[in-house]
Amino acid sequence: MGSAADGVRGRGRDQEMVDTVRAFADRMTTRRSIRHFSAEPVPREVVEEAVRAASTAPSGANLQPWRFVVISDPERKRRLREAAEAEEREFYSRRASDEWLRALAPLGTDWQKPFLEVAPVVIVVFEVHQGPNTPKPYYVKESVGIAVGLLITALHHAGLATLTHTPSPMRFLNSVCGRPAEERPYVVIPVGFPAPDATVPDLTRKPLEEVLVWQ
Ligand code: IYR
Repeated sequence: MGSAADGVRGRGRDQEMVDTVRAFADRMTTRRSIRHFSAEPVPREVVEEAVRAASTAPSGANLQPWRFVVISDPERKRRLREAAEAEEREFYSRRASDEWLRALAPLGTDWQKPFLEVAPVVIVVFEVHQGPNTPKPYYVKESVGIAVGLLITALHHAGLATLTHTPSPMRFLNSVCGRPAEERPYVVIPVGFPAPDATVPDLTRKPLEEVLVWQ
């Protein structure tokens, strides 16, 4: 039994914080990268609100050096898939080292990327560098990485599945998305509901003791 003030401070408050963050951590452990999507559309507003959440990320000098291009047009998704698969074919057959291919083997990935066409929405995230209308940004990769973390968290929170997909190399995304040279592709995120028969690799997460050091 705590004191009357426990609602705002003391042990009651601490327990409330623990409960809140534990529930959040539990929810985040249910997030998995999905590679098999249903074609069912997703509400536009859900994507908009998730991008709004992503845009709250801290960034170097608060320059917010990100652009989120949301593709739902089937013809553009088809062009995206075609261009990505051309690069990925090269990656899997020539560019990737044996060591890299061995590391990817448990994921079961290959050059085929049907999810780029099947997922109802594909978000292409760009870093925004110095250009005619944009200032020189700082810590761009860190800033955009944090924003993408918030984006996939928000989409998961809303009940949608995502994949963080990194075709390699990615410059073709500028022409597919019609973006200027100062914008550099960072990641491609298909978004939607998992296909009813979607499967995920049998992965585990490192235990807390392995990733957390108290000093
Ligand atoms: N870009 C390739 C290869 C790939 C690389 C990493 I690192 C992954 O974690 C997963 C895939 C592809 O998307 O298949």
